[in-house]
Amino acid sequence: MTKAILHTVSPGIGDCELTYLERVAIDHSIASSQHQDYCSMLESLGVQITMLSDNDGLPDAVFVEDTALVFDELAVITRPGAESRRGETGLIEAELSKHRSIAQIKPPATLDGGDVIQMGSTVFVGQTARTNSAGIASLQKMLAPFDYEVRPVQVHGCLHLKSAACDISERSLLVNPSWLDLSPFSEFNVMTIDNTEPWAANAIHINGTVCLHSAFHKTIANLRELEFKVATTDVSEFQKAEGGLSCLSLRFR
Ligand code: CIR
Repeated sequence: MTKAILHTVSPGIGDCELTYLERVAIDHSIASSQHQDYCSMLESLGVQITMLSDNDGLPDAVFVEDTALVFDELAVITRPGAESRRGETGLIEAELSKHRSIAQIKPPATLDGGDVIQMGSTVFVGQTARTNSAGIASLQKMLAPFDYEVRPVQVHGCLHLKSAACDISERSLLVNPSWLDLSPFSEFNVMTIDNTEPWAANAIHINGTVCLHSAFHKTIANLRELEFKVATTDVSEFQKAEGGLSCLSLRFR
C-alpha cells in the first residue's frame, strides 16, 4: 500500500451510527489527536496520505473505508447500508476518480467497504446488516472481467467482516472465530486473536507491518512471537463509535 485517503474527525462524531454498543460521549479533541497519531503511523510505514475534510457535517465521515473499494483495475463507490452515511460517498468519488475509473453500487444493493477483504484475486465479502445479497452480486458482476473470485462470508455478532478478520500477510489472516464462518478461508492460514480481546482482528497490514490498537497486548505479543512486525496506535475514542484501525483509512496502491 502506498496511498491512503483519510477524513478528519467530524465535530458531530458523537451522533455516529451505533449497532452493538451503548452510546457514550466521544471527546472530539482526543479523537482528533488519536487520528493524527494514526496518520503518523501510516506515514512512518511509507504511506502517502490525502486528508479530506468536506464531509465534516456527517458524523461517521472519519470511517472512510466504508465508502469505497479500490482495486488495481477500478474503484467501486459503495452504497452504505446505513442511510445516514450515504452522503459520504460523493467526496470520496471525486478524490478516487483522480486514481481509478469508477463503478457504483446502485439501489437496492447496499455494501460497506468494511465488509470486504481482498487477498490477491480472492475477494471475501461479509453478509451483514450493512451488505445485502444484491450488494455482493453487484460486486461480483463488476469484478468478473478481472478474474477475481468473490466469496461471501457469514458474519454474526459484529458490525462488519473487518470487525472479525483482517489480512496480516499475503496468505494469512487474523480472526475472531466467534464472529464469522471460517470455511471460506480454508486454503489460507488463520491466526486467532486472544479471546479476551474480541476487537483485535480489526487491524491493518501495511507494507509488511501489522498495525493494531495499542490496548490489545496479548494479541500483539502473540503476533510478535510469530515474528510479525507490529506497529500500534491508540484508537480508543473510535472504538466508542464501533470503529477501529481499518475503517479510518482507504488504502490502495
Ligand atoms: C458505523 O456504524 O457505520 C460507524 N459508527 C462505524 C463504522 C466502522 N467501520 C468499519 O469498521 N469499517
